[in-house]
Amino acid sequence: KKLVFATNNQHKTEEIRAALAGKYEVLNLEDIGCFVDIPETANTFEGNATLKSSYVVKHFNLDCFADDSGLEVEALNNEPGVYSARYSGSRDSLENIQMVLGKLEGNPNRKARFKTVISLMQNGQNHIFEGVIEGTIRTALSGSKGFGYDPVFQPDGYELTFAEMDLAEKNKISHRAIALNKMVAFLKEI
Ligand code: ITT
Repeated sequence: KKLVFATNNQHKTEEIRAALAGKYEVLNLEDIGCFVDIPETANTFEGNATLKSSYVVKHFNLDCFADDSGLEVEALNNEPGVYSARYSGSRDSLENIQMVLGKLEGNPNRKARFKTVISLMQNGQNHIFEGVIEGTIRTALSGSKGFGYDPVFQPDGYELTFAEMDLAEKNKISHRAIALNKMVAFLKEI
């Protein structure tokens, strides 16, 4: 079965494809011929995920799902949150990580969480699924896998950052995987 995933982020596509391998064939925006950077003007993950999924319904008449996600750092009042992709003003991951590390410098509270909200638009209905993973922000980068803030995020109960884990290992525990598993369970029910 085919599912359309409304993203331009190749790393997200890879994670979702790996997690759904054998169950669903995942088409991203490029695959359906959509080359638009869909505006994300809402101030919640749910709002932005819904903007992305609804865009595909409206312009391509296809059911689809979208993921809006980000990092919430407790000591920064849950920033960067919905602004995670451009916290420093650019989409450059290193610059965004430096922004977080700079603001946290000297702060003993390193608590943070990754959050994913999936909006699944199906037959005109919006279904929302959430995933959260708690962890801490390291003082320096470690690891080269993954994307975004992975080199500084260490999930609770692990000694490795997400960027030091293989995709399969990250996919067992990540915010994205948790939200995705909820969506898969829902799709099985119907
Ligand atoms: P699409 O909107 O096209 O899906 P995007 O990269 O713009 O791609 P978001 O708006 O959801 O995605 O922004 C999420 C940002 O949060 C992303 O660019 C990363 O900086 C960060 N992020 C989300 N999930 C992450 C993960 O699993 N590991 C590391 N950083 C993550």
